[in-house]
Amino acid sequence: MHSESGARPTHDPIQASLTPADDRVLLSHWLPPQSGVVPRIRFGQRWVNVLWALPIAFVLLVIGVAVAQALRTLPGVQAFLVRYPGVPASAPTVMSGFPAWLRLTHFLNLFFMAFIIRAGIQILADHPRLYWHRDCTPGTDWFRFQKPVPPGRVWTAKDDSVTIPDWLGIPGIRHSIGLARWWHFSVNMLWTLNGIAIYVLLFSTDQWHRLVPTTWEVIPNAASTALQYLSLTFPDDHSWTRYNSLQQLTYFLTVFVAAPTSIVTGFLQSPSLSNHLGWVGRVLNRQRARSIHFLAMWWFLLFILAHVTLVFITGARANLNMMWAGANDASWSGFAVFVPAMALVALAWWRASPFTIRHARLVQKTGEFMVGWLKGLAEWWDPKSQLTEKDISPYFWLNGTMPKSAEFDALVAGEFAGYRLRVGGLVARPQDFSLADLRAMPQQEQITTHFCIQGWSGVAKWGGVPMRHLLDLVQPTADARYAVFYSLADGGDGGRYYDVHRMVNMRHALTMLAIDMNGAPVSVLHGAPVRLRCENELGFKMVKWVAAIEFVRDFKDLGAGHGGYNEDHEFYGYRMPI
Ligand SMILES: Nc1nc2c(c(=O)[nH]1)N[C@H]1C(S)=C(S)[C@@H](COP(=O)(O)O)O[C@H]1N2
Ligand SMILES: [Mo]
Repeated sequence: MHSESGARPTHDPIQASLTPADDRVLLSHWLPPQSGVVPRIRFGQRWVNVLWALPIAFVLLVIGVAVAQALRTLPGVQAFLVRYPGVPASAPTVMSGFPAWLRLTHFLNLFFMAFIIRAGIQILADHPRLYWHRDCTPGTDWFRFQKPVPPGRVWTAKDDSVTIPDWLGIPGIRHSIGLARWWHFSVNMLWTLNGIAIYVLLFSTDQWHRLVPTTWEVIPNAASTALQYLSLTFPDDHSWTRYNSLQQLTYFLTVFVAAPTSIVTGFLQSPSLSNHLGWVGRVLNRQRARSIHFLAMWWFLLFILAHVTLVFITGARANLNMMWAGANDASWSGFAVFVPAMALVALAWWRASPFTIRHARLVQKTGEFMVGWLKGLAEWWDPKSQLTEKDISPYFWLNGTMPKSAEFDALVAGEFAGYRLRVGGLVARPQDFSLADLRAMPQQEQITTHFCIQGWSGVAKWGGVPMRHLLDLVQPTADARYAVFYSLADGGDGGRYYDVHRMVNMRHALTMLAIDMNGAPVSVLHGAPVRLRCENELGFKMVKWVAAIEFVRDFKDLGAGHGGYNEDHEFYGYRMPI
């Protein structure tokens, strides 16, 4: 059985195998670049290149213009246009023009969105596939910009990640999701605050009349406006006091539907929220949420394209004067603000990627400061969502760096008979456990979804020892604030893989040392003989091939001091329930 050794040094010997890490991205230490393919969409069995959308859209536009012009010669259509000129007769007018707060929040909105979208595309490039089902089984993706998964070989999610250009993504290097997420989440925080300010100000002034339809007449009027634009005889413009119905509807959908949808589907990709929300997390599973999140981005992109095009072809000077200078005149005042504002966007756009690569640690720390508290809050939720046998994924992606050591090979050769899990540090009763010891303990089974930071998910049934039982055995002292999990395997950039959890995670009902996966012993690739399951966190925090657990007061002196291997080397956060 187990041996108790009061004489063990305070620190686990593996601590000596942890390595420091650079504070900037050194490309020589990074995954080598790998290009993807032009995005494709699957229709049934066929994968269609999205570039087809360009000629198709062009042809449809030309046909649309021709048809719209033909329609306008029909008396019935002409009568319709007279009856519904583009603005309902009852539509209220806005008396306050374009006040400074509106102009400022409009600018901030576009500034923030640029970086949110860029960082979002970078995040997507870490698992360049989208699915509707939570499984992520190869071949079931509906969108990808990566080749099909190569069959018959070990192909990890990291192998699957692709490089996108640094002017597009932030920071534009392969597998930089840790840094891209700090951008995405931090700027999202600012964008959301800006959005709240917009909502409040819209409704505390008369400006909401611009955006919120108050009569069903907007529908025929929007159709009328669409017909007028499409026939290239543009409707009268009264933007100073009110928008036409097509504008109103699209702005309404953008501000009051697309934006909240993006926020909600963003949060639903989080393990702690999804696992906590029961049926909501099951129906709007992570892949569905991710796909909708992506389509919402397309709504924004197409909106921006149409919006900017119309601003410039329906009287650029007058339009810019309104939104950039608050002036309803024929001056150049709008240009005088618009041009420097765009220069600012361009400058920030140009510097974002190089800055992030050079000051990666600063980006990580800033991100922690901006959104760390929110992620910390989500960590307190004890995940409870459980799925059923029929939900188990036929395919469960692999990830991580496999153990390559004589020590591990010997353990495998001996079918882990020689394995000992060391549990020590700030505990009253440090102990070693063999696999047989662990199997003799009370066991727990759970069917849960795994959320990899890169974007894929998978469902499996896990069996093993609840962490709470282990806590009872070793009795962490009052000083123990964190549990460190050391792996038998190194990380991708050398040095031992490890990760740190707060004690609250250790007490969650579904946190366990898994020995079985889907009714059989966990395979070597998935983390044999023992891996951690902590269902409110992202996958990278669930250390595979666990060698030792050490309870500590602080993690600053471990590795590079950021709370885990990926935290040190890839600038992730150490609290990652979102
Ligand atoms: N020791 C070790 N554990 C690890 C990793 C690793 O690289 N080394 N990768 C992590 C990541 S990023 C994920 S998503 C999961 C993947 O587990 P799976 O291969 O069973 O899917 O393991 C985690 N545990
Ligand atoms: Mo992961």
